[in-house]
Amino acid sequence: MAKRLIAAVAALSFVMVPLPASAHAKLVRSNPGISATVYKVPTQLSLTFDDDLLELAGANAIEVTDPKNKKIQIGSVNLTAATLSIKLKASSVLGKYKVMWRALSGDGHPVTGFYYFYLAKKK
Ligand SMILES: [Cu+2]
Repeated sequence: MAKRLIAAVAALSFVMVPLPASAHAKLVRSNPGISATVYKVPTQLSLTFDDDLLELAGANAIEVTDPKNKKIQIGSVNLTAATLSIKLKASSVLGKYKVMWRALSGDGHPVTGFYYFYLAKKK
């Protein structure tokens, strides 16, 4: 009994050993950029990773909220190789927009992140 428990714990700790971080897809480019100031909310937002992502229903997602916390993305995310994109509604609310994303790495690991961009009035 105890022997079986030890074997189970050993097997579990083996599974939980983290793989090298380099194996996960990393966000390398985005439009709008991280902390960027824009004067018009683009019709489409895109995120490019350092490696191709996997296509799996619901695994890749982008949510964009305006300064009033209202979602402005339209439909679901589009995946092309290492780039995720999503259409955005027109928005003129000035201030901080939050971009939250979830992506499925080519190695099968989900990665998530968020960043902000800012809509300002052109002087
Ligand atoms: Cu990984």
